Amino acid sequence: MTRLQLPLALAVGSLAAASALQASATATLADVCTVDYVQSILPADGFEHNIVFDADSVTANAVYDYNVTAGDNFPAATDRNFCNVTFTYTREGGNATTELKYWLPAPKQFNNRYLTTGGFGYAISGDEEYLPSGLVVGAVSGTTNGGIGAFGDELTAVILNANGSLNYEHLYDFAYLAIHQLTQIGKEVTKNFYNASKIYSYYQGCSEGGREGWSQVQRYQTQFDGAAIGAPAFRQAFQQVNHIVAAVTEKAQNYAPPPCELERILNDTISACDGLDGRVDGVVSRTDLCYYHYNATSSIGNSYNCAASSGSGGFGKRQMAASSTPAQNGTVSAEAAELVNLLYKGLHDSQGRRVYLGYQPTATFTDAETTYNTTTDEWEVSSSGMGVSIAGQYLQRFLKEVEADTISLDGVTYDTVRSWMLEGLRKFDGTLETTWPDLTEYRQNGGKIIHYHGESDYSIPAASSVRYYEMAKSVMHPGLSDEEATEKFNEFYRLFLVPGAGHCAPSTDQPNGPFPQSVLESIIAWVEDGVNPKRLNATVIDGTVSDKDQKICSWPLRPKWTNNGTEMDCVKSEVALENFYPKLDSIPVVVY
Ligand SMILES: *[C@@H]1O[C@H](CO)[C@@H](O)[C@H](O)[C@H]1NC(C)=O
Ligand SMILES: *[C@@H]1O[C@H](CO)[C@@H](O)[C@H](O)[C@H]1NC(C)=O
Ligand SMILES: *[C@@H]1O[C@H](CO)[C@@H](O)[C@H](O)[C@H]1NC(C)=O
Ligand SMILES: *[C@@H]1O[C@H](CO)[C@@H](O)[C@H](O)[C@H]1NC(C)=O
Ligand SMILES: *[C@@H]1O[C@H](CO)[C@@H](O)[C@H](O)[C@H]1NC(C)=O
Ligand SMILES: *[C@@H]1O[C@H](CO)[C@@H](O)[C@H](O)[C@H]1NC(C)=O
Ligand SMILES: *[C@@H]1O[C@H](CO)[C@@H](O)[C@H](O)[C@H]1NC(C)=O
Ligand SMILES: *[C@@H]1O[C@H](CO)[C@@H](O)[C@H](O)[C@H]1NC(C)=O
Ligand SMILES: *[C@@H]1O[C@H](CO)[C@@H](O)[C@H](O)[C@H]1NC(C)=O
Ligand SMILES: *[C@@H]1O[C@H](CO)[C@@H](O)[C@H](O)[C@H]1NC(C)=O
Ligand SMILES: CC(=O)N[C@H]1CO[C@H](CO)[C@@H](O)[C@@H]1O
Ligand SMILES: [Ca+2]
Repeated sequence: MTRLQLPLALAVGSLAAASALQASATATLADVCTVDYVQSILPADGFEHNIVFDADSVTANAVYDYNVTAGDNFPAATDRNFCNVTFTYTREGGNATTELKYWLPAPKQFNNRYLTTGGFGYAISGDEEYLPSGLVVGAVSGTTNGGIGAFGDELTAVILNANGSLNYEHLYDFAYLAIHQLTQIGKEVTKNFYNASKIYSYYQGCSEGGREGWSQVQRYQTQFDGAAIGAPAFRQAFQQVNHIVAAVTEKAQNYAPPPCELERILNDTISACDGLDGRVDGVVSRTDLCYYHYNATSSIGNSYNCAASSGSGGFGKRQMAASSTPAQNGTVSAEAAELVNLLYKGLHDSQGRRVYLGYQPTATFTDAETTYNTTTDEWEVSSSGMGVSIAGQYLQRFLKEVEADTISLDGVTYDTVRSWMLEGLRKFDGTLETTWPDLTEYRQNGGKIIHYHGESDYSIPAASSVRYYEMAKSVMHPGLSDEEATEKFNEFYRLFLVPGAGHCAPSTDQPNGPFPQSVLESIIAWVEDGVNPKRLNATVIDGTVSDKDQKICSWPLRPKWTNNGTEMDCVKSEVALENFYPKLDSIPVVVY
């Protein structure tokens, strides 16, 4: 792949560009990484209508020989030099002070690219966690505090005013505005800093960061040339409330499983379904086939044993309340099997109609986690577990406008959960929902999208991404056969379900699964060199297989290994569509 180097890009420009070329050829990081220089290249006040920069807030420090440690979403790189810049802005008529942070590669390491990075949970920013991704590819990378506190602070703390009303400035900033302004300012700062006439602009983020990416692609369709979007937390009216479904189901079934019992069922699911994809490697690459193949009743009577733990558990990147658990020994009960079958089925209302999507089989039962009561020596449905907490924060603060994080499960039925989803849809359709399905302008502007989602995601159903892809496809290509529509759609937007992966990361349950660690390079190659990723490059980051470089099939094609698991085909599957894209017949409006 050829990369556009700065001098080359400018050489094709005008006389003005030629003189800029001279300046840039000689400018060193030390020359340009100063407060004075950064102040001189800030856009003028009134940028984006009402932005006012605080020049006095500018900080700039040069960082030399920085080695990027590989993350799940970017590979390692050595000896990066960059300028770490921060400054704040306010908006005329607004109340928030917003802080931005940009890492600007040394002129010699700059490849004419700008990258916006996103956040996680209710934090709009990952602060410096995701910025290194830009350094790897010679891009300026940026992040915003979204107008609240420090980078990485969560919206939940400020979404309600002191008198209990919703703070709409923070809501709109979080929903889309802050990331938009970060990007507009970042692109301008990048051009000015390097005297660059043309730059490529990118987005990369996962989870809430994925939702942030869609908030931009959908609303500002000419803003990015490419977006690498993972497991987006969009369709938030459904997504956030969906976290409470496991606990509500446990209540309805009057059964609180010991976590070890569910772990045994998970293990059984993986063993039962591993080979369905044609390769026995501990990775279930066809959870759709698994859904129809494995019935948890087949685990009844299987024994489980887990040693006592002293707590400080943690799932993925989310924090979990430390709790100690006793040793758990027993055999899988009929109650547990029935519960798991219901969870795999997803939320249905009291009339048996489908309300929303469930996680795929092989996803860890994070939302279903129960707590141990040392007084009664019993496991209890948890009103403070992670699933209920995530749902509770949203339901209390955003929906009910109450300063609280936990919500009581008493009297909550499947129909209550449904009504909360509809209430949120009415309230946040224009802000947090983030499912506008028409991407025509983005496409016309030449924009490309790589959307990926861990198939075993335990926090955002993989089917949630499939649903958006299929809905947008049908909106943009009515009247075409599915095959024709897919072919057209895949000219600019591809979805990849990542075998074995959990939420925005590989899963420790299926360590041999690949992960698209270099997804930013893939979107860059598509945008700049026209390399349409028919199969997405991925790497087995922690597993033990010998073929660490693997490929991921582009939805709706599904993986099928042949030759005893040495070769992978990507094949059509009606079963997959049925499993991942069910009708939500309980919902009276179209759910994109
Ligand atoms: C951009 O141009 C200005 C003015 O000519 C110069 O001072 C500055 O060093 C240039 N920046 C870079 C990165 O070359
Ligand atoms: C960064 O990596 C280079 C090359 O591997 C090595 O020489 C250097 O010591 C590393 N720098 C730091 C700060 O670890
Ligand atoms: C970047 O600048 C901010 C503000 O001065 C500082 O807090 C942060 O530690 C700096 N990061 C690096 C890598 O220098
Ligand atoms: C404006 O900001 C100040 C200081 O952060 C805060 O006390 C006040 O409540 C805010 N007002 C509104 C309307 O958000
Ligand atoms: C509630 O607080 C907000 C922000 O401080 C303010 O704008 C609004 O007027 C207040 N509402 C009432 C009824 O006091
Ligand atoms: C599940 O499988 C893992 C990995 O093989 C193992 O460490 C764990 O003990 C198993 N748990 C149960 C409850 O069977
Ligand atoms: C699982 O098997 C049981 C009987 O063993 C059956 O009643 C039930 O319908 C099956 N569930 C699914 C989801 O196939
Ligand atoms: C444990 O159970 C007892 C008896 O039912 C109850 O009073 C207590 O609230 C429970 N503790 C917790 C932490 O739920
Ligand atoms: C994908 O991987 C292949 C090797 O399997 C490599 O040649 C190619 O450059 C990679 N593409 C991108 C965009 O990284
Ligand atoms: C098929 O692959 C498995 C796992 O890699 C290996 O153990 C087995 O020997 C292979 N069988 C044949 C017939 O090659
Ligand atoms: C009573 C009992 O069987 N306890 C066992 C439970 O499982 C742990 C972990 O395997 C054993 O150490 C206990 O002896
Ligand atoms: Ca497998």
